Amino acid sequence: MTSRFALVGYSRTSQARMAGTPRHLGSNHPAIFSSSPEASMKSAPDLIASELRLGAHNYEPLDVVLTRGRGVWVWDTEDNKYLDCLAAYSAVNQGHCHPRIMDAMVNQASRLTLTSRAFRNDQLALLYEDLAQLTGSHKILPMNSGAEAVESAIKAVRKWGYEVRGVPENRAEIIVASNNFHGRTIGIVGFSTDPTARKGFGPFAPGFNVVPFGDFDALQQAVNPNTVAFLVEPIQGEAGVIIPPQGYFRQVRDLCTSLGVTLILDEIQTGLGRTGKLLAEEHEGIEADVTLIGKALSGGFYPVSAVLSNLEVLGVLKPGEHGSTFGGNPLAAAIAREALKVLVEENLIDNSARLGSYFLEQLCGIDSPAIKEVRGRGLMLAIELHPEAGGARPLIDSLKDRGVLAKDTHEDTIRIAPPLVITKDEVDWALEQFATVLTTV
Ligand code: IF1
Repeated sequence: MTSRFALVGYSRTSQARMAGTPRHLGSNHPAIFSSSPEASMKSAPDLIASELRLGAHNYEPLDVVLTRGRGVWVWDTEDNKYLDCLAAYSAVNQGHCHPRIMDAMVNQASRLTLTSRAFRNDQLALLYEDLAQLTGSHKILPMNSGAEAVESAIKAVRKWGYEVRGVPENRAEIIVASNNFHGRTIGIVGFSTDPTARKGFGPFAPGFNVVPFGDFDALQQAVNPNTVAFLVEPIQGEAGVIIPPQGYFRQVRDLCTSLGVTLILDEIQTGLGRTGKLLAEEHEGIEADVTLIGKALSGGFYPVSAVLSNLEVLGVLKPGEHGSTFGGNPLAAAIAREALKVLVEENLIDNSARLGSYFLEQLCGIDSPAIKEVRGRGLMLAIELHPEAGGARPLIDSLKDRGVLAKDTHEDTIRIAPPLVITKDEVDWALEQFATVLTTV
C-alpha cells in the first residue's frame, strides 16, 4: 500500500514506513496515548533505541538520559547525579528549572500564551522597557531562536544599507569571521567556514565575505563601499572559546564608526553574564550597533531571542516586512523578564566573573601533559588538548563517569560552561574531577 504521504521517487529507509504503517498515529496507537505508567517508565536503553529508530541522526549525544534538573545539577533515569558543565550551551545560565522563572512561566501560561502580533499583549512592552533599561538599546526586535535573531539582523542591516547608506540594491555585503558559529539555517551556514555545516546544503546566498577572526588588518582590507556590517561573536564559542587579541574590538569599533559599517555582535552565547559581564562587549570597552541575544534570555524555559539596536537600523523595518508567529508572545516576554531579573538580582554576573577567574586559575594549575592551553573569560572556559592526547571525547566519557557533563568541540577541546549559579564548593568538586581525568590520560 502506498501511503498518501509517499513522495514519488522518495524512498524512506525506516522499517515502519516499509511496513506501510501510516505516518499519522491513529487512536489505536496505545503506546502514544496510553496513560499507563509504563509509557513514562521506559528504560534508558529503550528510550535511546526509540530515538535511534525514529529520530533524525543529526546529533551524537552522550548516552545519558536526563530526567530532572535543579541549579547546576541534573539526574538521569537511573538517578545518577551530574554537574552540568554545558548549561545547554549557555541557555541555562540561571540554573536548571529556576523556581522564579518557572513560577513566572506557569502564571503567564495560565493567563495568555500567544496572540500573534496581529493584536497587542500586556507583556511585550514591559520586556522592551526592561531590555532598553538593562542594555541601553533604543529599538528591539523580539524573535525566538538565536538563528532567527541573526537572520533578522541580516535583513535589517541590508535594508539599512540600501535606504540609509545608499548601497545599490542587492549589492549589500556583510563581513563575517572564519570559524564563526551563528546558527544552522541555510542563510547562516552559507557563510560558515565549517565544511560539516555546509556540505550538501548548497546553493547559498551571496553577499558575505570571510576574514580571519582577530585579524584587524584583514578586516580593514575587506571593507568596501558595499559593506553594510561586520557580524562577529565577541568570543568564538563553538570554535573553542577563542578570545581575540586585546584591543582588537576597540580597533574594529573605530573602523566601523569611521566607515559607516554596522557592528553586529552575536552575544547569543557570550551575553547575559556568561563571560562575567552582562554583555561580553563590556570587556572591550565598546558598544555594538546591533546586539543579538538569546539562549539564557529565557533561562532555558522557552526559545526567546532578540535583536537590540536603535531607530536608525531597526527603524527601516516597516509593517509586513518581517515577523514570526511566536515572536514577542506574552509567555516568552513574561519568562524573559523574570530570567533577566534573576540574572541581576541574584548577582549571577558577578558570580560568573569571580568563580570564572578562580576556575580558570585552578585549571591552569593542573599539571597534565595532555593540556595544550586553557582559555576562558568568566564562566566561558575551554581546555585544548594536544592532538596526541587522543581527542577530547574519551575524556568527556570519563568525566561523565565521574559525574560531570561537559562537551567536546573540534576534536581536541573540552568546553566548560556551567550555570552561573554555581558555588565555589561545586567548582572545587568539578575541578577535582577534571584534575583526575586530565592527569590519568
Ligand atoms: C546546536 C554549537 C554553541 C550560538 C551563537 C547563534 C546561535 C548559537 C553564538 C544560534 C547556537 C547552539 C546551537 C546548538 C549548540 C550550540 C552551539 F555547538 F552549535 F555551536 F553554543 F556553540 N549564535 N548555538 O552559539 O542559536 O538558533 O540555536 O537558538 O545546534 O546544537 P539557536
